[in-house]
Amino acid sequence: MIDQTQPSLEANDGTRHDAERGAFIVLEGIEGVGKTTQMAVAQRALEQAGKALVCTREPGGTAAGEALRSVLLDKDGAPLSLEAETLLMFAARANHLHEKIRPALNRGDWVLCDRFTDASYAYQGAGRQLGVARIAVLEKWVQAELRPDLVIVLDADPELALTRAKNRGPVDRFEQESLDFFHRARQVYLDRAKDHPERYAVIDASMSLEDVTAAVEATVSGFARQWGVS
Ligand code: Z5A
Repeated sequence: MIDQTQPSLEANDGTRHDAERGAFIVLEGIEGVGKTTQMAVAQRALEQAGKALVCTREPGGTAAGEALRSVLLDKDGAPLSLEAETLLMFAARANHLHEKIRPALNRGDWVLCDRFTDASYAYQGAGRQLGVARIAVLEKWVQAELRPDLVIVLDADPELALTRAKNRGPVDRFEQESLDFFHRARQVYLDRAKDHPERYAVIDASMSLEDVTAAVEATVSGFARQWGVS
């Protein structure tokens, strides 16, 4: 019999929903906008806010997830159907949530993740044109009610972002896509941010490195203050 006198620590998504839960922060944006660079900036700002922090990425974040990442990003690997690619993204995510993200949030740690489900909306849903409705079905199944508390979208014109990415080094399977693909992906990030302004912050990633860094620091510190941390 359920003890009705005790407050429930878990909702049906397996994540506690009380004041002690950690915050879940995600960095997003199309290829080359500077997520990897700004992950380090956000990490530093959050550590200064004094919370235990788990930094992770998608696809990946667990042993199985990193193995799936190799399959998903290998430009010389076996071809994947769109459905298979999408399901593998969510398979990696399900494992990531189970092994790393939910346990961390339930301990009260904060989680900072380089990409999450917005990338599935942008890349598979819009870029590859699977449609956002099918991503929403998988999101509901794999995450139930869990959503990031803050999504920082680094936004830049695809021509600029892809030039930066190409100057940096060899391309992966996604980086071979057309400009139209990245325009569609960018638009979905912007649409989602517009639909949920309370959970999204859009930063102009075409600014200088110093200015983008300052904007990310201000966003993360402001969020930490709102969450009651510093
Ligand atoms: N993917 C998906 O399809 N579906 C999903 O559900 C998920 C992911 C979760 C992961 O690749 C791929 O998986 C991704 C989407 C797909 N593919 N794409 N495209 P990844 O993690 O390896 O790659 P990425 O996430 O796209 O990030 P990246 O290639 O590492 O780029 P970045 O992190 O955004 O940029 P960066 O490396 O920090 O910066 C790029 C260069 O620009 C570098 O030389 C910097 O020094 C420079 N830079 C950065 N900021 C500036 C500014 N402000 N000014 C000038 N230069 C700058």
